[in-house]
Amino acid sequence: MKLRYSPASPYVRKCLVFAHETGLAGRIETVPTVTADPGSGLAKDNPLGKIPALILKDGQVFFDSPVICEYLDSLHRRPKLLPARGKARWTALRRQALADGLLDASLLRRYESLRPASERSGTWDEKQKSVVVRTLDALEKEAKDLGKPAAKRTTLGHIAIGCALGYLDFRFAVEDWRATHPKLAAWYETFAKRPSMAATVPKDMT
Ligand SMILES: N[C@@H](CCC(=O)N[C@@H](CS)C(=O)NCC(=O)O)C(=O)O
Repeated sequence: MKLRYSPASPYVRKCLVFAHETGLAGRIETVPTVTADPGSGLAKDNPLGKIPALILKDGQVFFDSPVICEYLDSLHRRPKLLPARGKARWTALRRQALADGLLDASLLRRYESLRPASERSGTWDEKQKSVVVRTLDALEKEAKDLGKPAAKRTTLGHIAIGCALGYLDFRFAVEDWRATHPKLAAWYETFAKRPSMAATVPKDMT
């Protein structure tokens, strides 16, 4: 399998952490891809022009990190990271949605910051920032449950949250989310030490 990839992308990281946690990392060849480069061929693989995109041997392409992660989960025999049914499944999916939403808002802020100063909108940035803060507040409320014995087993939800918080540290380090979200910070401190997280620390593509 080939994965359209950038070491800076938090959604790519989510898929790679998932692959490490399920023992599949060795089966994935990463293809460095600059999304803004029309010569990258990305649009042929993913009409949405986004990474991650997972290209299978038979030519099928999966995109959107939730779809890629669910596909990867079908390939291994370890305990599933997306539980098959019941409360555990809906909790994992809900947490993924929260974390991905936090990322969507953060990416919009990031892209806005890269536009020429005269084209930037402070109002737009404030709106997206308020989404981030509200989502962090929601995650803070369930931080105590993230590490509870029943929930101790890592799920797709934990991975999505870990990668979202890692992205805040990577791109918005000056906005100290830990100061106002201490329980979430305590959970993340442990989670970030997992080998899957350590192996995928974000960096800019060189
Ligand atoms: N919902 C998608 C989001 C993917 C996404 O936004 N990826 C970013 C990189 S982190 C991207 O490709 N941006 C390029 C663009 O939007 O043109 C997922 O979960 O995979």
